[in-house]
Parts: sequence; C-alpha cells; structure tokens
Amino acid sequence: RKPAELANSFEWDAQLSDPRFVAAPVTCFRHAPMADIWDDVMVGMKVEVENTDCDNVSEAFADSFWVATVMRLVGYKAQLRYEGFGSNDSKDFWVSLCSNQVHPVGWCATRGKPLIPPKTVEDKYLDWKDFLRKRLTGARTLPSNFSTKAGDSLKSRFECGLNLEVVDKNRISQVKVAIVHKIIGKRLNVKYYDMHPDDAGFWCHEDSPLLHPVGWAKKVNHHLVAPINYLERVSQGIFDEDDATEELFTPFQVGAVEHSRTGFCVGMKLEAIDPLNLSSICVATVMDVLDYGYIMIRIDTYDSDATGADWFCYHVKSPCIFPVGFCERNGIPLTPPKGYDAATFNWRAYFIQTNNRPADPALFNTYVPPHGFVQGMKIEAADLMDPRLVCIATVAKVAGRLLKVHFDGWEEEYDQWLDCDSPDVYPVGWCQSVGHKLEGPPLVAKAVGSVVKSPKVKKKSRK
Ligand code: MLZ
Repeated sequence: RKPAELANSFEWDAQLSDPRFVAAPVTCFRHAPMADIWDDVMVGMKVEVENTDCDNVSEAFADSFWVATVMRLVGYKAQLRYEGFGSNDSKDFWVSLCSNQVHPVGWCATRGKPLIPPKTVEDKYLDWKDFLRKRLTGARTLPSNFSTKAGDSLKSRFECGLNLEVVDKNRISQVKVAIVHKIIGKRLNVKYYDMHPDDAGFWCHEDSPLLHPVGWAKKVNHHLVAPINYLERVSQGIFDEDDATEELFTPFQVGAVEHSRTGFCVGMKLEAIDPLNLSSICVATVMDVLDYGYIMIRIDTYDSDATGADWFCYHVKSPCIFPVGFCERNGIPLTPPKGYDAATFNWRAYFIQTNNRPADPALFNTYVPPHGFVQGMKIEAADLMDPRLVCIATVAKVAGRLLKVHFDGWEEEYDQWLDCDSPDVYPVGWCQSVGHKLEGPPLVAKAVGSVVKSPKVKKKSRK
C-alpha cells in the first residue's frame, strides 16, 4: 500500500520498453545511491528474484524465487527475463535494482528459499537443476554485499532535529538558522527558526550549496539571521550537540579555498546562472568578497534594489559562474543587463561604455569532468523554483559540464541550467527507490484540435 504522499506519483513503466527511451545511466550521478557500485551492474548478469509466474496462491505465499537475466538497464530499472524463456519476452518485467527485491545468485541457497521454475516453462525441461547449472556456469551476478551497500548508500548523513544555516528562500542574500524537519532520499525539509509552524519550509538535497554548518556565516562573513542566543554562542565558539558541523559537509562547501585572496574584486563582471530564474545565464557583478572563497554577486538584469536583498553567494569555484564570453563560446543566449537588448549587447562595447572590467578567466573553475550526460537522456530532477517537487525531465543541451534540464510537458521558461554534479538530478527510478513523489507532465486539457499550454507563472522567488 502506497502512503498518501505518493498518490499520483508518475510511473515511467509505460515508456521503459520503448527502445527509443534513453535514460542517463546511474554512473552519471556521482552523488546518487549506488553510483559507486554500478560498474558491477550490467546487461546479461543473472540475479535471483521472486517468481510471480506461478498459478496458485499458496505457492506465491511460500515466496518462491527463480533466476533471471538482466536484459536492459534504464536508470535504476532492470528488465528481467526468467531463465528458461529463451528468446520469449512475453513475461519480461521491470524491477528497480535499488531495492531489496533483487539478489545475487546463491542468495536463495543460503537463506533456504526454494527456486521454483515459472509455470509458463515448467514442462520445458526435465532436469531444471542441470539446466540452471549450465546456464549459471561462468555467468556474472551481483556482488554478495550488494544489498548492504545499497542500503548504506540510501542513508542520509543528517538526521531530524539538527541545526544548520540555510539560504533564506525569501531573501537570497542572507542565510537563516533552520532545523532539519524531514528527510526523503537525502533531500532535507528544513524549517527556518522563525517560521510559522504551518509554513512548509524549504527542501534541498543534503549536498546542496545552499546548506551550511553552524558557524559558517560567521566564519566566511556572510549575513546571518538567527536568534540572539545562537549568535552569542556561535561567536564564543560554543556548539550544541544538535548542531550540524563541518564534517557533515563536503570540503567544497566548507571552502576548499583556504583563507586567502581569490583574485575577485568588487565591481568585476562575470556571467552567472540567475539564482531566481535558472533558465537564464546573465551578466552579473561582484558586489562583495567574503572569506574562504565566497563572493556575493548581483544579476545585472534585476530592477535596482538598494537593500541588497537580491545579492547571492557563490563560491569562486562554483560551476555556476563563468568568465565573460562563456555563453558566446558555447552558443548559449546571454541575458544582458537591464536596459540592454540581447540582440545588440556586446561585452567589449559594454566595458568601454561603463568603465567596468571582467574577472580574470583564470580565476574560474574550468574543469569538465567526464560526466557521460548526452542530450535527450531522461532523468528525474528537482524543480528548484519549487524544490519539494521532483519531476520527469530531459537533458535538453550539454555545454561542457553544464546541463540544460527541460521538464517534460512544461514550457522552456521552466528549464534550468544545472551542473553535471548537481545533487538535484537523479537517475530514472530514483523517486520510486527512495519513496519520493515523482511529478509527471502537467495535466493538459485537450480542446478541439489544440492543447492548452502549461500554466505560465512569473517566477521571481523561490518556494
Ligand atoms: N505550482 C507551480 C508548479 C510548477 C511545477 C513545474 N515543474 C516543472 C507552478 O505552476 O508554478
């Protein structure tokens, strides 16, 4: 029985068997469960799985198993065929390998579970034992510690009740103290300390650069909103046992760049993903230089806001900021500063007119890891404008390490530029494996001869 939160969760199953359906392989997602053991998973390997091809209920209750071969892999999903079916695909079925339903060959023997041939083929061979022995000789199977490793890789480093510092979804230039309220698939639902109890809080993956340990804002000199006793104890270096501390975070988030000069100065120009509209890469300005490699930038497209509410903190090694000219080199439209026209904007003329200067290209992270993402691959991705939603999506474009993620059925204005290592993209089958709801395409009302478009919204704030 599905819990209520999973009602209406999208099921990929209808599309999986289509040979044109291409999903990004699990090995593309370094942060995803089992990514590190996925090299051991391949088409042709044999596994033990429940035998559902039996006609009487008592047999099913006796939980009988049989050997099956992996015929195809699509994300976490494997298409299995029971041994004995040969080229007959009529009883092929899909199962998630990120689950406890699939076991290495030999598992049944060690657990005393019966291997029973499927009803459809039971009369095909007289000596099934001999048949299996021949089929299994030299065959590959899952490593014996597969399910332990799978289980471990699903566990979060965090736990409910921990305190941390999180970007304020209503004012992105500040971080606020928050408490972990709920965790699904390493996605944390956090509640800001001063929030109304009915507020749904904020969702983000535990590896997100929007999350920081207790004491981070003080350490890097970022604006923080917190209760007075928190500010006091943090300034005295006093930690609570419920504090999320630095070792829970990846080194990059803590700031691999030691307390030194980054080369970035206030006023320098760059190109950056707009944190409030991830479908656009914009002309941006360094507004402040913090410590440990963090900078505050402002997107030049925004209306002027003297309060600084729209500044946003990026690490200098973030893959979401780029040197001047990046968009042009990659054939990506650059959103010009307010008052300029995209068709005529030109960096060189702009520098001459405004007497600004670009940040030195050598200061940026230009490393492109061998990520494996290709245009057209299907994935599951968090909608970062409403990050409690994980939706079906397609890699629409790849530019170096950057992916343009398109949400299936939604207009392009919902697209998001994400890094290939973003913890907000997942393999097909991830939601089902971790128990997160998966959003399908928007419900479209069909009028005569036309399809009503997905709803348009003015996206200016995060939900
Ligand atoms: N209520 C939101 C949901 C949009 C979800 C889009 N996901 C790709 C809206 O209509 O803006």
